[in-house]
Amino acid sequence: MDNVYFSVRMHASRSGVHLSGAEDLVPEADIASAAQACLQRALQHQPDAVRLAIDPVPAATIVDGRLPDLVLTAITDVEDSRRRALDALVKAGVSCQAAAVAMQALAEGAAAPGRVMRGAMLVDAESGARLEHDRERGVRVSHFGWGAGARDACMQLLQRHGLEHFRTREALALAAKVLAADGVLAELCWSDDPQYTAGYVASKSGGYLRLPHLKSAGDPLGGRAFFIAPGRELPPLIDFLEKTPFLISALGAIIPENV
Ligand code: WAQ
Ligand code: MG
Repeated sequence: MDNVYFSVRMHASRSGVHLSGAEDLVPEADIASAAQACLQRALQHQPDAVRLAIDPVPAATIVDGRLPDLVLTAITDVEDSRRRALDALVKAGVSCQAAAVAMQALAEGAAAPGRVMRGAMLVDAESGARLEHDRERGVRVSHFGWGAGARDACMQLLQRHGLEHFRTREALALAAKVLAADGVLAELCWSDDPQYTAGYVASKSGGYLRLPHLKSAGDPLGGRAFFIAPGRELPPLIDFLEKTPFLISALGAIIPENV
C-alpha cells in the first residue's frame, strides 16, 4: 500500500442545494485526519446531507506540481483592484473583451443572475465565449493535494506574510493545478463567501497576483474563470483538471509589490 494515495472528497448540501465542498489527496496514514477535516468543514454549514468519498489513487499516475509565485498587492479599492485584475489578464494573453465578459459574469452571478456556479467557467481567451457545458456546475478542479511536508511549509511561509486563512493556501494549490493544464492561459477568481473579499489572477508568467479587495464585504457572489487558448480540445483539458491526481511538492516565492 506504500505507493498508494487516497482522494478524500466531501460535498455538503441542504435540500439538494450545494453548501460546501472540500478535498484532499493524502497517503494512507492521513486518511482519517483528512476525512475529519472535511467533515468539520461540512458541519459548519448546517447541512442535511454530507457525501464523503475516499478513493485510492496509484502513485504512478500522480503529476508533480509547484505553487505559482505569490505577488502581494496592497490595493484597497474594489474598482482599482478589478482594473488591475483586467490588466493582469491582458498581460497573460487574454483579450480585453474576454477578460471583461468573465469579470462581469462573476460580478453578476455566473450560473444565472444572482447565482454562483459550483465550479469554474471556461472562457475562450480570444472571443470571451463561455465554453463549459453546464452553467450550474461548470468545471470542478479535483484530485489535488500536498506532498510530504509541503502543506506545513506553505502554511509557515504564508504566516510570515500575515496570510493564515486556509482559503489562501487552498486557492494557491488549485491555481497551481489550473496553470499546469495545457491550454489554460490564466485564471480569475474571488470567493463567494460574503466576508471574504480577496481574489486573484493567476497566470504562468505573472504568478498568483493577490488582490485583497476584489469585491466589497457583504457581496455573496464569486466564482472562477479559466481562460482557454482558442481552438483547444476541451475533453482532455477538463479531464486533467477534474481527474488527474496532482501533488504539490514545491513552493513558489512570495513577492511583496512595492507600493
Ligand atoms: N473547481 C472549480 N471551481 C471552484 C472549485 C473547484 N474545486 N471550488 C470552488 N470553485 C468556484 C465556485 O464557483 C465557487 O463559487 C468559487 O469558485 C469560489 O469558491 O486569500 O475561497 O471556495 O488569496 O469561495 C481566493 C483568494 C479565495 C484566496 C477563493 O473560493 C486568497 C475561495 P471559494
Ligand atoms: Mg465557497
